[in-house]
Amino acid sequence: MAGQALVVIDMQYDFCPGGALAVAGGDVIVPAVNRLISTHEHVVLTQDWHPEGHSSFASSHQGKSPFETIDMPYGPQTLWPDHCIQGTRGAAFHDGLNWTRAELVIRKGFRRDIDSYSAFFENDHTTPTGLGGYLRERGITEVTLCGLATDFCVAFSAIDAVRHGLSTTVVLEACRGIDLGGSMAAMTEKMKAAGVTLV
Ligand code: VGL
Ligand code: ZN
Repeated sequence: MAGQALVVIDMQYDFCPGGALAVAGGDVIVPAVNRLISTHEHVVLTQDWHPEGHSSFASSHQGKSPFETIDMPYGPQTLWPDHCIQGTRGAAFHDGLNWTRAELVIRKGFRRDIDSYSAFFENDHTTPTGLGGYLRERGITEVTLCGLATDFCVAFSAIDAVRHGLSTTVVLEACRGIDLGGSMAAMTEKMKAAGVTLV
């Protein structure tokens, strides 16, 4: 199917049970994600990819604990346990993921002073990752998203995909969320309001 791409978000060990920022059932969706991979001609993966001491880590801020929020120059930022550190096992893709057909891996969150939930823009909502231009040059106008976590990286990516004028679908059975302070319900509503199709 020319003009369509699957974007698989952050299917990495640190977001699976036993990982540093484990999402409940994060590994359970691997077969569903693989089914989507097998039915899409174009597949793109994202990989959360932080340097040690990244500013989104609670451990980088004296007296702060994971899941607290701080104000960064670009707005509020949730603090996380250290996760997806470049080159570590936790940053690797789940071994069960059929990633070989992926045409592109977008790494994000590699700048120490800014986090990046979205596959398209960093958390200042202006610094691009390059994915928007890549898809445009490839003539892709429709994207389907799946992966981890529904209420953070998947939702931010889906909303930014709409911003790029892409027809955007999220396959919820192939996603799992963190649900921090009602974020699942809030981000589900935000995706709907933005014009994301949820199936
Ligand atoms: C994510 C929190 C921090 C995600 C990444 O993939 O949803 N969440 N880094
Ligand atoms: Zn991260």
